[in-house]
Amino acid sequence: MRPASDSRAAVRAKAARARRAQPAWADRPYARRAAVIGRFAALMRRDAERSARLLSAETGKPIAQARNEVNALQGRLEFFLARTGPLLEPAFARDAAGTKEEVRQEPLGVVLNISAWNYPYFVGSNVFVPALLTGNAVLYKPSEFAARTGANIKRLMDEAGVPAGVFELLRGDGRVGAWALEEPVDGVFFTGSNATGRKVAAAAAGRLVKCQLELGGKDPVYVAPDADPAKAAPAVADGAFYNAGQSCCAVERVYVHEKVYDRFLEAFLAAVRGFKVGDPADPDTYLGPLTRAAQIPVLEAQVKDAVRKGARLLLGGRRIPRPGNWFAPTVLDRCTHAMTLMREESFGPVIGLMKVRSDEEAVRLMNDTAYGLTAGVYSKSRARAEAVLSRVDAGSAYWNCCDRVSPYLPWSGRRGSGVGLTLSEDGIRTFLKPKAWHLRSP
Ligand code: TXE
Repeated sequence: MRPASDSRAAVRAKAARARRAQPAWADRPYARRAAVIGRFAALMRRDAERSARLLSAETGKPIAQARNEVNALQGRLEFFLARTGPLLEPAFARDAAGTKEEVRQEPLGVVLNISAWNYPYFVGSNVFVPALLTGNAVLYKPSEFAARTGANIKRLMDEAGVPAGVFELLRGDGRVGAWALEEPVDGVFFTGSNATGRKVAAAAAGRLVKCQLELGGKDPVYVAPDADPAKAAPAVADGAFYNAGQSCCAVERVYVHEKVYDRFLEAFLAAVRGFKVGDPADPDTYLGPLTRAAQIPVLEAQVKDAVRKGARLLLGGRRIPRPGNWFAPTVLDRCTHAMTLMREESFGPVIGLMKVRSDEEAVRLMNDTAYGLTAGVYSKSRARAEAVLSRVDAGSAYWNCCDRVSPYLPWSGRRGSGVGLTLSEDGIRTFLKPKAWHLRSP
């Protein structure tokens, strides 16, 4: 059962509470804010199994992958705890003929964090953890499809000792998100689809506050002629089908050089056939149901459009007849960019393959969508991969890997994949406003 939704008045009251609570939180010494997040990390370790089961039960994420997410959260928390303190120190710039010039950092104030359901621990913590550490109050609106996980995060934050008002949970769907955008917040940090991101940007525009958008992708991989297809294929298949393809950085299209095409295809199909589809509570399950029923007609339409335009359906292509939102792992080849499958986000266990004749052709196709989140190249040659990836307009570049996020590196989408960034030291600074100090003794 989903937690109840907040009323308009409740959203307003929570925003007002956050506003009142924020200055005292920002005035606390950093070590005391960090201690709260440190306790949150310890509580997440204590409740790891319970949290993973809850996530799996409410989103259909296979339990092994839910455990991976909950456990990997620790690495992100460690990163933020290790790197935030030094960034808050005043930075001496220069002494200009007796005028000392210095930069000091201040929090934005109250930030609104509207979040997605597909990796609620990751996408949420990328925002609310550095926001809190830097002295902001947070209005956290988890997705209605991960509402219980959102409530679990709130429960553990409270137990960790976050003061009343500093971390407010907004409960409900897009309507609650839209109400929150009417409140006088100082920053908007959104993770979700391109379509909703545009609405959020439009709502935030009139406020003249920072608005960051982490949106979807249509992430490509290119398998170059010098790649080892037997090694590349299972890695790319995992990048495409992990979490049933419901990752913002899932591999969504694959370009394979004609020299290695047949060997790659054979190994790729073998890998996909090997994925265990079944009950998400079973630790051996690799692929469970989709979280949202609404995505199934999207996948059906993409498959239908591709087949009508000449694609070859090699695996799957339809719902699995069992209760819930099941879609069979689906592989199509002989795809073209006239097909929606190759240009619009699928966000499901469906992948299109295309044969290419050169690196140039691969670069052109990789850039031929509205998105720019990640891109990967499989090749023995680092120089070749770098030559291709430096010409692809995406926020992350992968050589011989894919579907990977590191807290030490900036996470950003370009063009239709978003504006702004999280993670890395820049993803901490994004929650701060620098103040320029000009200090001259009398
Ligand atoms: O998004 P939705 P979902 C992307 C991923 C995919 C999408 C999936 O690629 O495209 O997220 O997430 C709220 N005003 N990324 O289905 O539907 C809604 O309640 C204000 C990118 O959750 O857009 C939810 O909380 N809020 C990524 C949130 O918006 C509104 C990482 C997102 O919902 C609203 C993960 C409105 N009018 C997923 N309508 C990355 N690039 O890092 C809805 N919401």
